[in-house]
Amino acid sequence: MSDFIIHGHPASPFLRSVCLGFEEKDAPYRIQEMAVGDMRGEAHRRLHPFGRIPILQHGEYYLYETQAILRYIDAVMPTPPLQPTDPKAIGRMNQIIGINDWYLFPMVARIIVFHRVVGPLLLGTKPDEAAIAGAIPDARLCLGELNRLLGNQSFLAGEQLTLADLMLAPQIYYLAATPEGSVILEDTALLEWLGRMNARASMTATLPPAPLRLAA
Ligand SMILES: N[C@@H](CCC(=O)N[C@@H](CS)C(=O)NCC(=O)O)C(=O)O
Repeated sequence: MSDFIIHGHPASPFLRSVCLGFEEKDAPYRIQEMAVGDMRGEAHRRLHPFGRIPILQHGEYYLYETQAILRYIDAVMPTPPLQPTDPKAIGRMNQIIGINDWYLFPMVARIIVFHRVVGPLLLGTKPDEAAIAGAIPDARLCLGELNRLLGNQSFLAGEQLTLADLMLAPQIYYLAATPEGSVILEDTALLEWLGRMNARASMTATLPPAPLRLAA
């Protein structure tokens, strides 16, 4: 089988989700690091016309969009399975991935995590306090809904680890380390779930680079 190469920056939570897929499969992969200054440049746009990361390269095959990459990994290496077979659990997994892609990342993490964590620690920028304050209601909405959907289950879509957990854990890892996220997550089942996720070998093997390695 050709090598798996993940193009992107190791600080990216989406890139970490892809790494988690490989780690959970115990499959080899490598990260081809893209310098922050090269993002959205011509070479990047050839791999990803929308200028985002990560991009998976598998031989001559290139794939972007994290959930598509994770589903590909699960199809190419079916063991252990990372998608349920029960229709209701499949529905829940896909719903939670949708919440991440449509609401949690664009309306919350992209603002709070960027201004609190990635900007100051990686790029040397100052937090935009007004932008952060504006994202707090959506943070409450998203994290509250994820907490409700988790309920008393072990994993987000039930009793089995699924792609939903791999998509969400890297995002909530960063959010939990912000003052805003930690207040919202206090005493929630979602925080306990994050603790269980953080304890997995896949999460410890994929910690972000040193300045972004945050206590949850
Ligand atoms: N829908 C994309 C989102 C990926 C994404 O937004 N990645 C962020 C890094 S975590 C990015 O590329 N940001 C660069 C930018 O917005 O310019 C996916 O699932 O892969």
